[in-house]
Amino acid sequence: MTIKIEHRGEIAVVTVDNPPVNALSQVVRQGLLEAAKALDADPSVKAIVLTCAGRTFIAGADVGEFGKPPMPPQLPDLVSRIERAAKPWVAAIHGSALGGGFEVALGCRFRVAVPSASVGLPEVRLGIVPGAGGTVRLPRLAGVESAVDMVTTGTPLGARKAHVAGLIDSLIEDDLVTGAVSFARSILDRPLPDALCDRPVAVPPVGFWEAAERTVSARAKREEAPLKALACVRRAAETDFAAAIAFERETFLTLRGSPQAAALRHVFFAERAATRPPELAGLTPCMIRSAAVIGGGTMGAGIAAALRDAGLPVILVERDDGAIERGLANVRAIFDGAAKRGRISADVAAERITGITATRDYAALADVDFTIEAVFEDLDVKRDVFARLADSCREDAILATNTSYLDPERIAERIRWPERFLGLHFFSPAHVMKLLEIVPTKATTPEVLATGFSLARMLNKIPVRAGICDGFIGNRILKITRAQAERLLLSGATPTAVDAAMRAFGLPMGPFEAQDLGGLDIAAFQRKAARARGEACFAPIADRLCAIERYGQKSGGGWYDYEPGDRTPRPSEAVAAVIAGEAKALPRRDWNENAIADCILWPMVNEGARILADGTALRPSDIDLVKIHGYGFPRWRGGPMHHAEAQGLDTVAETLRALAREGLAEPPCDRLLEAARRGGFSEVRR
Ligand code: 3H9
Repeated sequence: MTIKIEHRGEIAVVTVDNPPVNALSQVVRQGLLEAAKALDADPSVKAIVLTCAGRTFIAGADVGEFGKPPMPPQLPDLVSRIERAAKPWVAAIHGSALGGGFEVALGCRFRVAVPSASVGLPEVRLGIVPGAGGTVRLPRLAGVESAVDMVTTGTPLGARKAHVAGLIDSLIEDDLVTGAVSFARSILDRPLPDALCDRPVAVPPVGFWEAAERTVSARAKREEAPLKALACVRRAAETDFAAAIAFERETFLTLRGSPQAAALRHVFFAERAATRPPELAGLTPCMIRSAAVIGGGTMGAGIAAALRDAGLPVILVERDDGAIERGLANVRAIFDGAAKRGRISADVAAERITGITATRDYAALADVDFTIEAVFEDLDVKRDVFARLADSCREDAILATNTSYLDPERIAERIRWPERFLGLHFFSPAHVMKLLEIVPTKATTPEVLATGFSLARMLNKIPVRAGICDGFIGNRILKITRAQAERLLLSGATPTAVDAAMRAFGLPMGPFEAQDLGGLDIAAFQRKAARARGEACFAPIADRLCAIERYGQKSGGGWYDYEPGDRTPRPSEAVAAVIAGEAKALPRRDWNENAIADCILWPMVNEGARILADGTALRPSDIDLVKIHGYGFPRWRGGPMHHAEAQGLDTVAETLRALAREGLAEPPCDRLLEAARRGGFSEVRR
């Protein structure tokens, strides 16, 4: 039974039981509506407690229903029915009351919660606004400022803060339902507060809306929903309840069918699917109680910080006292920075640092569960580290390499128990970037792979399983992006025009600005190694720039010139001369923003299709997650594979053919053509 009613004296307890997260599917809406009617008609009932079974209160509307025609009863009608019920409803919240779930709670006359609960309206993260009165009732309860903050960012509020803000009437420390029933009894003799629909909205100070619009639009960049959510709260403050509800509903329905909402829904389901590769279903990961990081450079320090953030004690291994000092200083800088920005307190920062033991003695790793190597990207150096780890760690310890380009199979060659080894590719800064490419070798056991995914969850990362190839998923596509960017220069575009076009598309930075920031020398080093292996690398202009020591911002110039102490990229005559010197092979043409974006994006998708064909990625949506969480691809575009599908794979294939005729790209690969025929890459979308 999805909805259960139980009587505790004059209090009825209505329990929603719709695993996994009690989403408001049609059955739940119907069941709650019938319960509301039945309880109104039952003279023995004086108040109702609404609670949920399982791990959470109602986590929202059923997102899986959004692509389908709406089915009655509608959620706004259900919320109104509860709000207008003859007897008061008390929402008893544990876990998360989110979206439609919080809207149902706002329809209740009271809300009580356990301290670990959270409440929020995260709809903007799905490209929509609340559609069941959230933007209209919340300002009546919390004030306009808090409501704007919550609906435009989508950030949930912990129960303690929500209690202080007046969103929660009482915190229940012991058993929730018992406490909620006592609370419901305690209100029976008191006059009831007005339902939220009958309360006014306090007028905000002069200039509030203009300032809010500036803030929200700067933060949202090109996402539509946050500004629309702001408009809904403003309408709630400036008009009557019914008109504001109608405006919110219309906005919700329009956005629900928008390309941005479809893209964000795709990412929502993709993120959840990525955490569970089908072949790991039912496997129990190994326990991770402690971790070690080998190498305290930028990457190693970031990984150590991420492990500490997850509460694990960490041993940091470096080769000498000087390197130990530098490694600890790198980690300290991360936590001090977090404390300075107010993300953590100074006490927490100090506790995180003291949780790291630094040593150069591998014997200290004798009892560590999980070890991550993050030393210099050189096969011999890494192999040497693993030989020492194999001698020092327990035989059931897991050993991981954080390599970006080397072959994990070759790194593992000298390990005595290769089945406990895997690749974990973090992205810099490792304590911030959400992506973690998880790369099993042929020998890695399913249990060890499952533990890699479990570690990702502990670190709050998005894990994507990747097969072994040059650059795994992300850097393999990055190589194509960079080659395309150079082809554009060889055929008449400028670095400024290419970067501007990609920013206009929604990337935080264009490909040349990004290379100048990261440094051109790293990719040059990798090209050298690849060429030594006999691989071809197309980077004629970048090669020339490195030859004249233009490595990017760090050397005062790369693709652009920089004034000392100023990161503003300025077009460079020296670079223009290098481009002119190389630009013989390709015909020149005029490029506009859309054509530039196509020339970069569709070859990325073509490579994505090859990555699917050779099994380097399990799903197209995994490729989307890699580009979103590792490379700043705009989330609201859904990732390159989703974006290509949304634009039409026939059009993508046709553009690739046209570019190929001009020598500007590879023609569409078989997998892309097959997907175009079938109408899409196989998807996890519901
Ligand atoms: C909304 O409410 C609109 C209204 O304003 C208006 C309507 C008229 N629907 O995240 P997990 C599935 S918009 C369907 O791994 P956790 C999820 O796919 C909604 N399915 O668990 C996964 O399935 P599977 C506003 C959902 O414990 C499983 O549940 N609400 C929904 O780490 C477990 O999910 C939100 O945006 C859903 N709403 O985290 C809240 N939510 O096992 C979205 C989850 O098959 N949800 N699933 O892969 C969350 O933030 C997290 O799920 C939550 C639990 C924090 C609740």
